[in-house]
Amino acid sequence: MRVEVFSIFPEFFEGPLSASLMGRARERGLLEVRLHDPRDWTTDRHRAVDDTPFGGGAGMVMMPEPLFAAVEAVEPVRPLFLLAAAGRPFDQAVATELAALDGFSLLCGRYEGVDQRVADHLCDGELSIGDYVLSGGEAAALVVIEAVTRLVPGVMGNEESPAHESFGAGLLEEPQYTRPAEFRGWEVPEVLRSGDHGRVERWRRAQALRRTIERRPDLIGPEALGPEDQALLDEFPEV
Ligand code: JCQ
Repeated sequence: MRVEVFSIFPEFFEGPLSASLMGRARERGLLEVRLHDPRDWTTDRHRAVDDTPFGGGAGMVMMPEPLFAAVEAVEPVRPLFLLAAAGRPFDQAVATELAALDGFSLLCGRYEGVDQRVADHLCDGELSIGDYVLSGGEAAALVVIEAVTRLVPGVMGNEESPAHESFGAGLLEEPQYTRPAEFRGWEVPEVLRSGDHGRVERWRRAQALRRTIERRPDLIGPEALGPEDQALLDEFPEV
């Protein structure tokens, strides 16, 4: 998987892309991230990448010239996405789409945003990681890269296939416990210590269903639960 990133803060990426799963994926040649700084394509002596907004108002806007120059010099792997709160919501389904590609590219805005002509005539789309304001696209780009990297074949060692996890299965994850069996008086549910693997699996599915219904009904959608799911909720009625 090749990812090209355009950012005026390339150092933002060094730690996250070197640690843990993404660092190992890069070491093993499963992930290649190339960083490009649009400031390297400025031509004025101040190396300016931003300017005041037409029409007035507070803040600064990223200029089109350095962004077009950087992208046209690099000819990054397409599609090229702008990270922006107004973009297409990034979710596990979008991550799966991107993971099926040989690569993709990300353009990180800063300041109040980027000149609209960058979105209209340079990028292939816009991605949003959620309904909140960031100071720039860099943190959002890292979210996209990590979610996609986990889906690249060979990246996740012996762990279960991502399809069985939260969202991959369309449900929230069930609660998890480790030792000790009792901590400060709070006990691990008896079913998980019972050794009855069939009952454990039914309990886990019931917990995932109940959590999703209560916390994220939007993930289940309007269709009613099947009779098997209702039977599971009846088998484990607690909380
Ligand atoms: C992405 N959810 C929020 C910040 C300017 C396009 O220009 C800018 C982009 C950003 C970063 O994106 C977000 C965001 N998903 O804020 C400033």
